[in-house]
Amino acid sequence: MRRSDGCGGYRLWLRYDPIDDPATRRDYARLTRRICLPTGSSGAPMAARAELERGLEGLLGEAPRISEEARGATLLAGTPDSCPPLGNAELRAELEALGPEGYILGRRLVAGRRRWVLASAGEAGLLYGAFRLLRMAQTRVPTSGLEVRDRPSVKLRMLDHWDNLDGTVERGYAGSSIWDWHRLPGYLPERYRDYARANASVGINAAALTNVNADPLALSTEYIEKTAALAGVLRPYGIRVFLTARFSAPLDSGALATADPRAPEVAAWWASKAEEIYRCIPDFGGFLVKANSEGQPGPQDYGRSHAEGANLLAAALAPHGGTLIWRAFVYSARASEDRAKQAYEEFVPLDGSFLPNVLVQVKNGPIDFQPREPFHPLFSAMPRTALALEFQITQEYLGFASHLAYLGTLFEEVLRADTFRGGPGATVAKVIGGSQGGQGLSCVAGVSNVGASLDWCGHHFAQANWYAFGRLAWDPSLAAADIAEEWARMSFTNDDGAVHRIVAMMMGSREAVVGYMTPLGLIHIMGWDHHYGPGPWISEGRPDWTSAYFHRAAGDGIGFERGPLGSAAVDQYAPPLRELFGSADSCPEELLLYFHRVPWDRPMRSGRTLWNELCLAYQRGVGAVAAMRDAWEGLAGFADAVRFEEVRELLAIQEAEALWWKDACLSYFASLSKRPYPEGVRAPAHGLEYYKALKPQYVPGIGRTR
Ligand code: BDP
Repeated sequence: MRRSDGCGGYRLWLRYDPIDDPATRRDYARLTRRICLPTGSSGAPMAARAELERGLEGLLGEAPRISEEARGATLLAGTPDSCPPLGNAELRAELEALGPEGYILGRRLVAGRRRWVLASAGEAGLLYGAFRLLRMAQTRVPTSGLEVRDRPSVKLRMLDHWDNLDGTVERGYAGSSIWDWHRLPGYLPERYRDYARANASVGINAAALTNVNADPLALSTEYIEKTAALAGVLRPYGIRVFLTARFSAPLDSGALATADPRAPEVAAWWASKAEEIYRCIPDFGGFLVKANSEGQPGPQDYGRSHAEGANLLAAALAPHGGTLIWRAFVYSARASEDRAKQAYEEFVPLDGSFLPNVLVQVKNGPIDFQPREPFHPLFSAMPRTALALEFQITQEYLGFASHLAYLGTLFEEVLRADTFRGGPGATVAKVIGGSQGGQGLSCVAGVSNVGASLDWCGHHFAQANWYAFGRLAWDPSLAAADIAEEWARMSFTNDDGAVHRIVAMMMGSREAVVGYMTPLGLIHIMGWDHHYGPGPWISEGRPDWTSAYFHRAAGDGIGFERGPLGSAAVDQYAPPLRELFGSADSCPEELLLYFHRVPWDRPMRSGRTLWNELCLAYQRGVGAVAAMRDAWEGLAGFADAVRFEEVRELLAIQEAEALWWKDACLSYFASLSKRPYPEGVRAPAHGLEYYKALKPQYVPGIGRTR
């Protein structure tokens, strides 16, 4: 029988298990013995109080005394308005400079005495500060010399749920949707609040509740009421809700005969829809729209541009302070010469023509959330438009919830990429942070990996991706390794040696996936439609949905030529990147086959041929998973038995699937390259036909949309 910790991972990183080290426990007990925290009746301070009570009771074994009394308090928590001692001019100015979500945790001169304060100009900041204090205790940060001043660099830090109203989740691998639409608005399970707590603990302040392949029903009066109920639960945690809007909703709802942005009745319909929503949800965030992409309706159906479409909805939201997020993930119904170029071609001419409350949301790479892609060239090309960055936290292309793939490293790679917009140093993080133009809006969005499964994300380590997303959205300059360490300490153990080994597993895991799935710049060679498992042989159907379109492998070589002699997609990057990527000699090898088609015998930097290097990369990927399994075996005792065993079983699946990927891909590529496997690479266990014949059924994540 497995010993359970009673929650199977449900507590996420907010476990608040007792601090075992007496010195740290004493320090935090001293600091939090008597907390002054005026809560009034509004949400965030109450939430902060509840969290401090819960957390400190767990960590210290005793509930703290929290009251409105400042005298004798060991910690003064509040805003200058709610807690008068914090209202002195100096502190007030310091807090205002940090904004309503920023906070200070440290010692300040208050009424002539140096005292511990947890203070913010706004109530949300107070909540974030409370979570920070708890995180520090959870990760055993000493309180001596403690001085934290923090504020988010990005305004909207948002989870995008691809959840359908029928409870299925598009590309969801953690069970059904957490939103129980059927029983809303009446039934509000505790899980909603725990979801909000988890988000607030990492600074996520917005959630789009519904799938981008949107159901117009979400905008009906009945569903607005349901959304309002959810908004009520999330509000105290600083989270604003968004809905996805189907562009043809005026038509689909039966109200109008058109959804043409130029028809006055269409503008009136959206305006009155927005009014209706804001009557129920005064702090409604706005709409997220996928239009004219993968068959979704959009303004181009009426010969209008994306800007006209976006501005139509933005104008309806503007009087209420709402934001319109318009996705740049577009490609036309007919395959083009190079799908990588399409978003740029459609959107760059529109730069500067979006209303001020529009964010154009760009996926991290030009294709589609692959294990590795270059950053999206739009980030260097729309200086007069506020751009949002979209990541995929759910592992559609990185092994679903069966594979351990820590995405902190992927997020970090993208955020730190230098776009060279207007010169060096213009990283993606800076571009989206709005420090380089834009309209004062900024947003990082992540496609959620949250579902109704007991452990929320389907894999205990997938929780780290939710966590890392939030932390990096708050502060894109954080290091993935530091985030992994925080998470490991909160989720598993504070044993330094064990933490070190867990972090090492996490840090190498995404590269392992790249290795056994798509090394050296390969992309999009997964199974058809469900995207599970390898499918490099797929060549039938819409060309830019096939693997053959992307890898272009044949007897003479492999790769997609995007240099000057190919599709010239490299020209969409600013110099010097266009030169760097434009030549196979200077292109980073990890992106080589993305940008270039090269012969199998091309010499690589290692001195090996491309073919040999490719084979070894697949083999190394499999080897890395075997090493993760070994490392995990050595960690028994640092996780409760249930989580330990579950991770162990999943790592075994991952190794088997890594081998499947390697063997299937190498059999296929070998059938074209006609070259032998180099030393150190184990030949596939079966012939190519065997792998082609594998047809997995009932693969999760397809979802049902109208
Ligand atoms: C693709 C997914 C598809 C999504 C689409 C999108 O396979 O299910 O609808 O992205 O982002 O990667 O709209």
